[in-house]
Amino acid sequence: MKKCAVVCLLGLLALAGAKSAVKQDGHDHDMPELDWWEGGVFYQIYPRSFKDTNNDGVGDIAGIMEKLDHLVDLGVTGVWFSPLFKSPMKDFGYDISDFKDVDPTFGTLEDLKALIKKAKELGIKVILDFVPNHTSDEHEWFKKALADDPDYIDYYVWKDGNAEGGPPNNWQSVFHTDAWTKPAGKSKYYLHQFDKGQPDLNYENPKVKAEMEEMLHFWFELGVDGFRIDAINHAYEDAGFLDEPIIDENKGLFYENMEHIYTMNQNESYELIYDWRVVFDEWSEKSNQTKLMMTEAYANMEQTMRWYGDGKRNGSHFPFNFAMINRIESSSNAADFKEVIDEWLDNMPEGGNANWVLGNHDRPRIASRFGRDRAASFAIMEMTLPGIAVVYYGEEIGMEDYRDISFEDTQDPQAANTNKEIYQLYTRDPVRTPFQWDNTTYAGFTGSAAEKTWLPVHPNYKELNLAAQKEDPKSLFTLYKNLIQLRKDHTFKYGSFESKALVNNVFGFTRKLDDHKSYAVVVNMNSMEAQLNLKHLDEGIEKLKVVLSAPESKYAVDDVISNVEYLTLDKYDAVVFEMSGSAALTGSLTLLLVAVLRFLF
Ligand SMILES: [Ca+2]
Ligand SMILES: [Ca+2]
Repeated sequence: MKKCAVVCLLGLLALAGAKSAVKQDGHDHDMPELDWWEGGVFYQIYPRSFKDTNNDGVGDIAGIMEKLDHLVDLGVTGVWFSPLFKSPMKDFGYDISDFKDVDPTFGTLEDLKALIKKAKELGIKVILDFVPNHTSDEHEWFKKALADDPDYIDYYVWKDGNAEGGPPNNWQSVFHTDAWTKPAGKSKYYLHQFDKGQPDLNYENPKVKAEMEEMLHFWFELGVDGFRIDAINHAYEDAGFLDEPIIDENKGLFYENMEHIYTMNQNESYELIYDWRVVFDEWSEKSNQTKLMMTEAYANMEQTMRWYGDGKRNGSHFPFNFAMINRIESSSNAADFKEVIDEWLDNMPEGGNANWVLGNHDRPRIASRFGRDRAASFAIMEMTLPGIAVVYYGEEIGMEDYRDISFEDTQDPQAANTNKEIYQLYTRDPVRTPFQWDNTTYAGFTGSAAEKTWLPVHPNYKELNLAAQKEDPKSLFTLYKNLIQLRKDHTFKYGSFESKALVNNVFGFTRKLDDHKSYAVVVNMNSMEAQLNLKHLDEGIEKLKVVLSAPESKYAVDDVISNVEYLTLDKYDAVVFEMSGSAALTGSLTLLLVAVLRFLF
């Protein structure tokens, strides 16, 4: 019996040896092949602010076309464009007057078709923004509804006023007004969860759902690779139209002081997404390539996970993970990071894809929330965590919010609807300033002949711009590029993830895959030097080699560290190490020993 065990052990060891000899560049492990979007990097372009080619101070499709090489250089999988559709621009494109045409600000439908084609040639997938909750008040449907066309009235949500002739209930809009407006000469109010120029569509009307599905078909036909679905948790409202509860009765009636139990996260909105996923899947089959659905909804963890599916039906391929935006702040410690990251991974349905978002057109930029000196550590974390990374334009060079925009110059309706005293609390303009390409006039965003740009360029562009960073091997941009390359390593695509809040407020995690390289990532959350013992992260570590580090790090690429029990990290430093020693083999050896012991006893 024991003799047999020894023979078996030798056999197993020989097998393990043979397995580890497999070369590391092919798909040489048992994990399923990833689909094109899994583990990808998606880059969000806010078209008004990317690149202007006709000197009107507003970015355009020709500008994006001209700068596609930047996306190739960065190495992204796909790009998603905030809306390019026809719009009176009351909410800068999120108020759409024709879902099937391009706004002249940006160019023509032909320009967009050419952009999609060019991006595809360059290997970049194209994701469009789909805004199903509302149309513009200048959309044909709304005009017809206003003209009492019986075919279109029910495309929108109309209600009688209350007994005093005021709005039907206390609902407030996200943009800090009543959520109801009564047009001149009308007896009823229409609902708008956003600006009054954005009437909510009525999804109780099956024709509306069918019309919106028709949009999906239209764009899939033109070859788009997927959609990011905007504000989906606002789609349905509760049919009772009751007042929403006030959180603090001592405070007034305003959006943030209400529990949105009747206007958000209704069951029917999830069903809508599950139904639309079927449309996506039909097109995936037809085009022999997955059509990707990503959904936007600010909600709690349980609500967010439901977008993935309900266990029977699939929903979104991934709902955006806003935890790094909503739950992490500059005072968060290593344990907070661990909690927020683990929570997503632990709650995600089996086989789901995680994703990490540091910023977008609605939320402050990462370099402003945490300081320029922490931007690199966030990049390192985001790019080495399991799953998808979403990059907001300018994040890759550490662009910062520009807060010095006066109330008079404020463009964002969410803030312009408030007043001089409080608009700064709500304005999204600071995160939407023009991309900083170089140190020439207007940061190279537009020509010097332009009178002005739609939002001012951040004055820090002279030092903070892409051209300067391209030349600098220690720039944030170079780091992003290198991180995106590093993600192609099978360990990052398929490997395990285990994190620890180490002593002295250092966050660390390992990424391992049998017979492949093993990595350790450490991030110092302190504004001062921190000591750490890497054995506490993984006791098998014997030696470390630096793969990538933050620009200011004292650790240079290829540095080898033998004393892994005593390391120091400078303030906010972050390092990706390749680890060697028994660490890489720990997993398979443990399994072997367990198998042998079970056999013996
Ligand atoms: Ca332009
Ligand atoms: Ca709605």
